[in-house]
Amino acid sequence: MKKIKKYTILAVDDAKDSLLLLEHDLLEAGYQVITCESGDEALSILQENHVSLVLLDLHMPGISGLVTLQAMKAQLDLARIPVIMLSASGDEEQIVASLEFGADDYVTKPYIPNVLLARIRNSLRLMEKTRQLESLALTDFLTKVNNRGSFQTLVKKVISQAKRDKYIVSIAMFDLDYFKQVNDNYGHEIGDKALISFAQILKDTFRDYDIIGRIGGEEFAVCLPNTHIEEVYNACERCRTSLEAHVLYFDYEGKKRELSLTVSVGVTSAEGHLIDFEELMRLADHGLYKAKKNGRNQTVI
Ligand code: GH3
Ligand code: MG
Ligand code: MG
Ligand code: MG
Repeated sequence: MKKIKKYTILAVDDAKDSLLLLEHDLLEAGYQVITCESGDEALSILQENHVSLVLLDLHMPGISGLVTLQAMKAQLDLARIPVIMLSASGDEEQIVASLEFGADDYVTKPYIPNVLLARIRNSLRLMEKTRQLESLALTDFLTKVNNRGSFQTLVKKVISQAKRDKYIVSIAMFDLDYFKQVNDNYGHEIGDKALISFAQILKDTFRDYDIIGRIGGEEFAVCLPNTHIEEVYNACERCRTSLEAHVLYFDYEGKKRELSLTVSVGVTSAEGHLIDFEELMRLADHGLYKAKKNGRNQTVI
């Protein structure tokens, strides 16, 4: 019973009696419940609350359930919330239209409580599975930072925001030094551990709204929205010196070993109309190239 408390269900129905009954059944089943009597109210509640699933009456004065459903599906952040339509009518056309507009399910009233609850559990389960798969598709399996694809998507979003709101965007690119030797000397497993601990240093150094990505084998990039290059440089230097000071302890061929790594970093930033993803990455990479050429273990702007 306690476990499903984490789910909040928004129940929308213009018929007060139906709504009260619905609220009662959902509360009894252990859900958190928000109720309202119109599509307009539902849409504004959805803007301000974290809702896990919507039970939506089809026939309502004002905007109908179908129009409310369409409005939800047209908004990126609401489109993913599962919707179960509720209606006294079992009309074929309405059922087909609801499902085609993206409703997950359609239940006729009066509903059988246990059947409705089972359908709700089904929709929630499907939503969780979809989220898990999405997260797997966007996350680097080894280090749990964004993979190359999702890094690019997120940074491009930041860039279009930065162009609109006229702020600066910085990119730092990291490449571990002589990393091939780690694998050659101690095997891939230790190499992997080193990658995980470097990713942790990145997570500890940068802020929640900075975007960290693994863009290649031992290459990482961080995008810092609205941050000046000096500040980025300082953060990268903190990262670089943390890694330099970090010691990885492990057993190899029956002996206790210690390993320290270093990293080279290239940093760049741009503002306004000059910001372009490919160009930023190219400039950061150029800094990185110089850092390698100058002897590694350094940050170059
Ligand atoms: P440099 O200082 O010039 O960057 O030298 P480097 O040895 O780091 O450069 P290079 O690009 O030649 O080698 C990168 C190595 O990273 C090669 C590859 O074995 C290793 N690598 C890439 N991805 C992984 C991974 O997922 N796990 C492990 N263990 N190693 C990886
Ligand atoms: Mg109604
Ligand atoms: Mg490399
Ligand atoms: Mg390298």
